[in-house]
Amino acid sequence: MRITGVTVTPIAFRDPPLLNSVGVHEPWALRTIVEVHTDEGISGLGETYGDIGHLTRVRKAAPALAGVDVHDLNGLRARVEAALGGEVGSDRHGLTGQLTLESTVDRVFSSFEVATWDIRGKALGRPVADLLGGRVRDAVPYSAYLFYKWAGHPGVEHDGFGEALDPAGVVTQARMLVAEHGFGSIKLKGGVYAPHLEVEAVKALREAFPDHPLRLDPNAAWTPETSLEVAAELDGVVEYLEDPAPEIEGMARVAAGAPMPLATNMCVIAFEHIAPAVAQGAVQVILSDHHYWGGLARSKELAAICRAFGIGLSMHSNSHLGISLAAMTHLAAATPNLNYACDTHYPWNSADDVITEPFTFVDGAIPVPTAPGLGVELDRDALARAAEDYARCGIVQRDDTGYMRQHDPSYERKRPRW
Ligand code: GKR
Ligand code: MG
Repeated sequence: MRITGVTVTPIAFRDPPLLNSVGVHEPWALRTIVEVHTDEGISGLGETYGDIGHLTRVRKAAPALAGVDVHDLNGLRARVEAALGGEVGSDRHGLTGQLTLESTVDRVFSSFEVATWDIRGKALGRPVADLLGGRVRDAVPYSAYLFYKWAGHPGVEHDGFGEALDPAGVVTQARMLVAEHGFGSIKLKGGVYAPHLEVEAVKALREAFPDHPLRLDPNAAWTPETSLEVAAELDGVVEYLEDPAPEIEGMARVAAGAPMPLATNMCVIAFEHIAPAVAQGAVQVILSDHHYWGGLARSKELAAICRAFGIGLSMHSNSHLGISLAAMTHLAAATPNLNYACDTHYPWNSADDVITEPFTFVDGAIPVPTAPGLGVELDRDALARAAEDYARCGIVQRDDTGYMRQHDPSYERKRPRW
């Protein structure tokens, strides 16, 4: 079965004002929906980032895929690599870590790769998790992903999710997400307020949720010294501390003295980062993410490497919709050593999903789809609306810092900040 063409649709969907270490989410988040078509009439879906640089690279690679056998993942990746001609992407919004040549290719390749699994699953009448080796769990647990948050975007009094600017607000948000979706683990996005205030918020969560595993992720906003102070304060409170300090070297200094495991989705984001991180003992948990580790097969390679080195495996997310969630769920279902609840932004964005049957969490988990392929279908009307929103919203590149500056001109991006 050969690829005959690819449809690339940039979309925008509403996003609440979620705060992080570089600013605040804009009113619209961007994604790109990819449809890969074949000569047997079967099409497959993929979802990826929407920033203009990435979108341009996806559009550049798409025509080069015509004629490739859908089973030939190596051939597919080679075509993408050749089409990109050595271009290296950048981390303009400051939340992903610096890209390399390999990781730039992996990011573009990923959504096409996912679409081929969807196609092969549909052709065989089997869900993607079966093709990835078989499910080891029938439902994939996700964590409640808490954010400090304004009540609404400026000009909007209240967006329905509420305000969370202090420990009480964070606990209220956690109660809302846990009550609505049943989450059994909780992650707080930090790096927004002075570390002692975020420690207070985590301790308030511990009091309110004595049995929920907790995590704090300041996106490298702290020096190694500050990180060690926080680590001592949160000893026995968090299951892991995520990206407290910048770079492998900074994380290694923290890891040497921190009582809990350190996790990352910032300093180990490509295969070439693993050897130095292991050599320095910098991280004990890697957050996998098929969107930048080069798709589902390469994410399983990452899992094998983690198993070999005794590194834990969790899963990272960015603002996303249901095609991504489907792929994350199949992958997590078929990865035995993915032993932490996965991250997801889905509750913040699911109202604008572009699939016919948006996902519902059951006891904090997503039941693994049983239909062939990814098990999701595009809602063509919703996709058309989201494509119009993209054309109208005026955003082509995520810029949390610029948006924050519109409201606080004195705001500066600093890493580390404390
Ligand atoms: O959505 O603001 C956000 C997060 O900070 C996101 O951009 C990060 O990539 O969630 C991610 C993380 O775990 O670092
Ligand atoms: Mg993180």
